[in-house]
Amino acid sequence: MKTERSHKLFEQAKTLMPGGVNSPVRAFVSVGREPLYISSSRGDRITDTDGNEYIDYICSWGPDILGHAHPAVIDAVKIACEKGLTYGACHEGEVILAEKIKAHFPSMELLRLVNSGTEAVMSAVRAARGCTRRDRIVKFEGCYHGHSDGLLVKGGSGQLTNSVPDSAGVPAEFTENTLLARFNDPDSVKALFERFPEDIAAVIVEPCAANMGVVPPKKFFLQALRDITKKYGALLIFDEVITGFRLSAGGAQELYGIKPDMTALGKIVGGGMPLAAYGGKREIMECVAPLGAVYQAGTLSGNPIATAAGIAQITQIEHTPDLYAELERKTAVLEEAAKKAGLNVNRCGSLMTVFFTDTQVVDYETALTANREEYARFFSYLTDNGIYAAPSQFEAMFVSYAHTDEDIVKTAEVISHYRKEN
Ligand code: KE4
Repeated sequence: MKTERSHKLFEQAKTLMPGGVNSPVRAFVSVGREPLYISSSRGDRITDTDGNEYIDYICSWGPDILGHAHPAVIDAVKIACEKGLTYGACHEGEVILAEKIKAHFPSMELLRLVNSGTEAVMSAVRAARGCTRRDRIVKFEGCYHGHSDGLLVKGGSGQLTNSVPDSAGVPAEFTENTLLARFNDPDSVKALFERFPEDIAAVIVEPCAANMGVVPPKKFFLQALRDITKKYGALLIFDEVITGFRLSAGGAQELYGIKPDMTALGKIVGGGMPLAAYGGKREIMECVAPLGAVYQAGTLSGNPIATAAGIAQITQIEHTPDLYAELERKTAVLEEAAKKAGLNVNRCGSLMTVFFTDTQVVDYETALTANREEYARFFSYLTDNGIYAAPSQFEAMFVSYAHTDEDIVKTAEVISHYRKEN
């Protein structure tokens, strides 16, 4: 496989950006290869700058649930661009998108559009603290909620991949109010509330974890969090940056029937453009400026190009009645092939991770038993066979509506041959 052009660009990039990348997981460090430079994408395929084409299971880490460069989204963005790229003022697109989000996530009685998942979660946590007048936050080991200082504690995703679960550069005072619990272990949360009965503003959780690899919630786990937070007057925040519009049109909260007090959305909601959102109960969000004392702002928040992409994507989702059934069907084919090949798989809808450990992965501790070197070999095997998957054991495979049955079968065959050929 030719990679000269990617190599050349990477060499140049390393003289310009830390590690040559704009986000650590893209550096392919943990899989011992150089990153591929992508030049175009369409449907379930991406093409790198050396002309190699791959079946893509990163889908830009989630946004491309309909596949890359969906015509409806592209057309909406083209039309929006003709009207100007940014106004820094109110416009109709914000209203239409907010209406659509609220229709699918009725728990978001008031919401605000921002520019990234990090910003959405950071703002939701600030609003939770501001309206409860409490400082402590509970997060789960291995969950990743973006890179705001207070949440860079035992984080997943690139933090786990690059072995920086607790980032340097974050003063101890910034994380002393961040309490850690164990995913899928309600007792670990109860113990924190018994210790700090009146100090915890919120519990934040990825309702299906996808940043220590995919770890679905055990039965009653989310209900237990709902009960504990209600009992102690704390808020329950669902970080649905990945699961929102992916596990269902109403995200994990619709799928599992649990109503959080606040929700953070990202990725799919922006149609591939830099747009995210946070929101929740009216009385909470009325604490946010200009109504309340919790300050949050953004030059490009609700940007007209991004709102056009988000509206187009959600509209397309609404007009694809078999979307979630198809995502389920296609991903189940991959799961079955992996299991038949003797691989350890966790799946939640169209999110899947092959773990290289004999232990069932149910939390951070069991995720850490995975063999990263073997995952790196698996990654290389997939890449060399035209399959582009996450360059990290602690991420997810994302399946889109654009993944053809032919490409799903091809992927299943490649996965099923892995053990035999390695
Ligand atoms: P961004 O700031 O990257 O838009 O979103 C942060 C975030 C928040 N919450 C959850 C549950 C997330 O998964 C993320 C970001 N996801 C990672 C992939 N696991 C982004 C990829 C990257 O960091 O390059």
